[in-house]
Amino acid sequence: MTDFTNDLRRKLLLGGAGLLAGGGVNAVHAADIFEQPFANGKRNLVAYPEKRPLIVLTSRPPQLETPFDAFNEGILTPNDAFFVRYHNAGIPTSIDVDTYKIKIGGNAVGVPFELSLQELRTQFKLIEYVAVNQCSGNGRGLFNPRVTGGQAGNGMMGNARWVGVALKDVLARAQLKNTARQVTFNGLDTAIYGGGDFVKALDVNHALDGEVMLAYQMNGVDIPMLNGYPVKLIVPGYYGTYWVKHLSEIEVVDKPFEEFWMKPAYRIPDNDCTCVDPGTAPAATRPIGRFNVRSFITSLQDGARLRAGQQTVVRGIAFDGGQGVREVAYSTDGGANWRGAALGADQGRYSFREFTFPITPAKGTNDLRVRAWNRSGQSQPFEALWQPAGYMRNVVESVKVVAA
Ligand SMILES: Nc1nc2c(c(=O)[nH]1)N[C@H]1C(S)=C(S)[C@@H](COP(=O)(O)O)O[C@H]1N2
Ligand SMILES: [Mo]
Repeated sequence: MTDFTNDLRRKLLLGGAGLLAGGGVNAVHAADIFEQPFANGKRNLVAYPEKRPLIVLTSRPPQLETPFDAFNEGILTPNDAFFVRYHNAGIPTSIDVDTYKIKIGGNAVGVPFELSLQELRTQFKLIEYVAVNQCSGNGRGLFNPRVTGGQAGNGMMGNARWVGVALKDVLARAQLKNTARQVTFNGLDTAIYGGGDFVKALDVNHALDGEVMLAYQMNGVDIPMLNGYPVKLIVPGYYGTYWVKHLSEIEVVDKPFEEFWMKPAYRIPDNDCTCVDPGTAPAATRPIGRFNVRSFITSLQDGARLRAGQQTVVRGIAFDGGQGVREVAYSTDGGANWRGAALGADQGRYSFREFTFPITPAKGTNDLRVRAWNRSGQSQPFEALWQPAGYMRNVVESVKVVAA
């Protein structure tokens, strides 16, 4: 199977391979480098292969954050603006789609087998939905007290239309034994400097829910290399850590899988708020799971300048872990008074939901806030909750605009 797209992709990524292997910033044309103010410093914008200039948190492995203005281009996040996150430096820079295979095995399958890309695309029923991918550490750089790890702002998220096949249908062919407890997922990237191969696991019931997807399309085209070409696991409503990229191996196993990236990594405090007193460690932890409720103003950045007394429409996005957004309220006075925002079209319960509201800014600083509720009544805290890994930030954010 060689078509023009795949051919083009090889060329693109060969072109990009030097950049990816050589580690980012210095290999990039100077014109592609810009700066973005953040917290107490500035961050570079760099264009990687198939990507517009994105905010670089680390270059090897790449951790690239989406600048917030990209969220105004529509309810779907453009592929070239979609964030990128890897854990290990050995990332694939070219993949031969003719020999690429996903191996399905493990001690709890009756019939192990291999699946080519062609077989995946043609032998199963297609499924399709819009879903948000968000890194567990989205907003980590805003934690107070500060925590270690990628110092992300709030742009480690994106919304895309995914097309692929249900994991359930693929696993049916493997004839699971009744000892099956968990399903593990591995991709083509490797831990060339140690640190443990990136492997994740889901409970078998979750893996068989009919929604968890082996996706090969993102927003109508092949998935960009850095987002997991050619096949990526989609776990709607769940943090991005489970969305394994360049999927190459699926194993169904008879006991909980607890290698590094499931334990001790990606754990949250095992309590209702998934939080602890700042600076303390949780007594017990569990694997991170579904998104909590979040909402963001996207059309205005903190510090934006507006004309006093002139009405403008503010736009934003809200989402949650799969109930769907029921309501968004806004305040223009730092949270003293609230009114309902207008919701945009419903693109499904895993999608970003657009909202808008009018403001007529008063002279001086206007403190704008938004707060969402999902369909089971869960919402966002006014005070940021804290946990040592810097996951699951969902405080009501403040955007201060100045009108003159
Ligand atoms: N193979 C592989 N898949 C991976 C990772 C990784 O390091 N390797 N990181 C995960 C994490 S933590 C996140 S947040 C998402 C990011 O997806 P994206 O890079 O497509 O935005 O990929 C996930 N899938
Ligand atoms: Mo992540």
